[in-house]
Amino acid sequence: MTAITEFVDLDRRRRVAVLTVNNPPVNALSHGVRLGLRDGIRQTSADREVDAIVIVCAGRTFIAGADITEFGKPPREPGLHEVLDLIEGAPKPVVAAIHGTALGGGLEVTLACHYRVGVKSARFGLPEVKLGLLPGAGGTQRLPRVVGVQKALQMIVSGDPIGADDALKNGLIDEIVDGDLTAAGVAFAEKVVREKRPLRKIRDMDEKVAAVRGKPEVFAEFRKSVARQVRGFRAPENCIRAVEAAVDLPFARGLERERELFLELLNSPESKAQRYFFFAEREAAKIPDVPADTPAREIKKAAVIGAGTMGGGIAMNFANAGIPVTVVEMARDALDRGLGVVRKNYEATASRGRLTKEDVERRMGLITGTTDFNAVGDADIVIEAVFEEMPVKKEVFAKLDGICKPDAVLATNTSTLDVNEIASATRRPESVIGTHFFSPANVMRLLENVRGARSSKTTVATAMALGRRIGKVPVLVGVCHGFVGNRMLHQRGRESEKLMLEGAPLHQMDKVLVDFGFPMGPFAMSDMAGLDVGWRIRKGRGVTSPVADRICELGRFGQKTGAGYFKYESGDRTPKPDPVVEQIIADVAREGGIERRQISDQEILERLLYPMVNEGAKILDEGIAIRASDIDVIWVYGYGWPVYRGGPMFWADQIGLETIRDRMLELQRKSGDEWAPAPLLNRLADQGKGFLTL
Ligand code: 3H9
Repeated sequence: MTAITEFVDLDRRRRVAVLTVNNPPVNALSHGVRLGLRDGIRQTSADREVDAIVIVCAGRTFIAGADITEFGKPPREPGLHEVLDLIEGAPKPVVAAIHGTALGGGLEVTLACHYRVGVKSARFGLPEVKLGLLPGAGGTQRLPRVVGVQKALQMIVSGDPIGADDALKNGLIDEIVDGDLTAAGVAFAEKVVREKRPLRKIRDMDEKVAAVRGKPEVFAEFRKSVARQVRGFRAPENCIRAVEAAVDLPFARGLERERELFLELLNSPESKAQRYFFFAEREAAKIPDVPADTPAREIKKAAVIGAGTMGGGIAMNFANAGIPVTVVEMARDALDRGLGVVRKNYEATASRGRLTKEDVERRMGLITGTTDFNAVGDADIVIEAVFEEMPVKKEVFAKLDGICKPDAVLATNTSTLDVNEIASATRRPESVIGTHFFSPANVMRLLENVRGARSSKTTVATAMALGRRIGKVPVLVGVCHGFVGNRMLHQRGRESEKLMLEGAPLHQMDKVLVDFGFPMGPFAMSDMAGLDVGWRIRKGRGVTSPVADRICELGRFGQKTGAGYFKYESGDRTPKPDPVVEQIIADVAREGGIERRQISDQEILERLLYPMVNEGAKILDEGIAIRASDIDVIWVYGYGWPVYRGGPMFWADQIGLETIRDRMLELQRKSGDEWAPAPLLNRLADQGKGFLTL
């Protein structure tokens, strides 16, 4: 084996040259890899002792794409296009032998090869759209020529990878191989040579794109079918246009068009935000004082206390991940009701074809309901999801302390209460942590893990690892009222109430946030979630919310009663403004002596979002969040903040903290100290810095 560069080795198996890319962890196409591939192809192309070339990767995966950290930096030669031209133009067969994930630029490398083989577990995709980009190294031109336009559109616009069977069926790979991959790749290359198969260049294939030429309706229909899920994103439309170019233009011109569309995206604020977010999400997994090798408890069995909506949803996460889970409820009928809802959820998924009947039964089989609290004794983790009242929670934890095995992790799903006080009900506060799931708990990806003052590193490592295992994005936060997400949300809620009294119609506020990119406005969202829960909690705590309380007093609890902040026609979830509510708001405003006026969309946006940013600054200063980007991850995964705007802290940096601070000072002069800028916001604004420079 000889090294071509630090990242690419050359080996010879009989008359086949093997180029092995070795750039851990994911073999990204960094400069050294491109250089190694270029020189390796040149050298082996010229070598008369070599009949064919195999490209394979060391480590856990085939090339997972361009090196995203290089985007935005000055380009370094050779570019990927040059390498791909060399591969495709090689005078002897080049075969890609694929394992792990061939993604983005990685898949594009394979598409420049004359043949592709992969192991059964390999996955193939062009996920650039998730970074706000499009496949910029010929992917939009070559993929449709291989798999057809519809399949290519689906793959490129969703960004989701396909498996080996699907890839084989669609002609993306030539064979599924097993055993040693390099040996299989070499054997395949020898077969190509022996059978004198042609140097198949995808660029020359026309049949599958020709089939759609002159049929613009194919694209129109596709655009319609994805309109809802791509709303607000810039990249999907450019992806579609690039595939249109593959159909309408000769290959070389199609590549030029792809380049134009790619550069447009590369420089867009949306892609900048999405690329930032890719790393933000991965950064959130890193806890400075809990290194990755901190031992975590192995979770073989779990338990959930409470079979309500949250408890049931949490139990589903365990069952989905194949972990047996015991669900404890006090009364048999409540337990049956809770497990009934779980079954209904699974059956609904099955009816949409996303689970088989056997899957439903297997998952239900992993969930054991009981009214016997002692049944949790052998669980490795217990998650409490009972009523949100401190005395109730403490009673549960004191009980758990007496029953659970010594090394069990005791977690609470509280969304507001003090985890330290809950932990104080046990003699093992080091084993206690908050695991704050978001509703619906089986769907929402965010998991706020709340570290108590005494939570041990093992407890923290266990909660983080568990989060990943059950498919969540865990973010570690500290103890305070509402933790990160709800604490910031509270600021938005407070201001939205003031805005409505000052004259901003509910549907205008909802529209402003939907136009910003949230999937729903806050009032439509409240109507969907139900207004009665908050009302009951307020009554329990002796607090009031004049408008919401009066709405509830009329028995209007949201969608489920056909009316809440808005009214709903039967069988229709579209929120319609309701004069009854408008009158309630006008009455409350009059009683409070509040003068009403027209309020602009811009003012609404600033007044709803700036207080959140300000609260985020306080959260950072207090060390409740480890880093600004963690707050962004929480808002994107927990509250539907549009990922193409990065998250509230990234967004604030783009606007400029000085601008935000100055606007807050203006509002402080008008409306009071609620608008006082947080010390950190002031400091950074003075220094001309952003949150992400911290
Ligand atoms: C592209 O290809 C454009 C082309 O069309 C060409 C245009 C000219 N670059 O996710 P993990 C890091 S765009 C740099 O935790 P997993 C990642 O930050 C690219 N770094 O592992 C992390 O670092 P750290 C299209 C990258 O096993 C570490 O690797 N491709 C890249 O859960 C491990 O990552 C994509 O969008 C990269 N491309 O998942 C694929 N990828 O340890 C993006 C990863 O310091 N990657 N890193 O935190 C992925 O989807 C996942 O990483 C993958 C592995 C599925 C591969």
